[in-house]
Amino acid sequence: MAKTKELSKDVRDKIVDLHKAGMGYKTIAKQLVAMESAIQTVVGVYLKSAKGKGSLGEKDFQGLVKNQLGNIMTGTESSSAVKEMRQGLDENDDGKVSFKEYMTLIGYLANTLSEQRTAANTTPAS
Ligand SMILES: [Ca+2]
Repeated sequence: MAKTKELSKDVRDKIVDLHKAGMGYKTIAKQLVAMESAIQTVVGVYLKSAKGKGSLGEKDFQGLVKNQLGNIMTGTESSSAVKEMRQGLDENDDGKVSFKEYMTLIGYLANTLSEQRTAANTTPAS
């Protein structure tokens, strides 16, 4: 039972990495909480949009993208653009977006955001 209080290897590795990057332990604690909260949000938005079903149908996906991703993505107001996006994510061609397929979208957005930030940081100030 005491095991549940121990940090998983992944979390420990993450803390070590952040500390090596020069982050203090207080900041690290805050970061971990923010990340946990972000994961809860990512899962919660999916479950809410799926309305108790196992996956997102066309309308569920349209709603999720339009309501939750309108600031980070372009074309979310266009039903045909969102439909195209859904088709691109729909690996098993069942017309629905599974949690795994949704994670592909989240991963893509996170990667894009990371690349934008990296580019912004390496661009010399003029
Ligand atoms: Ca699918």
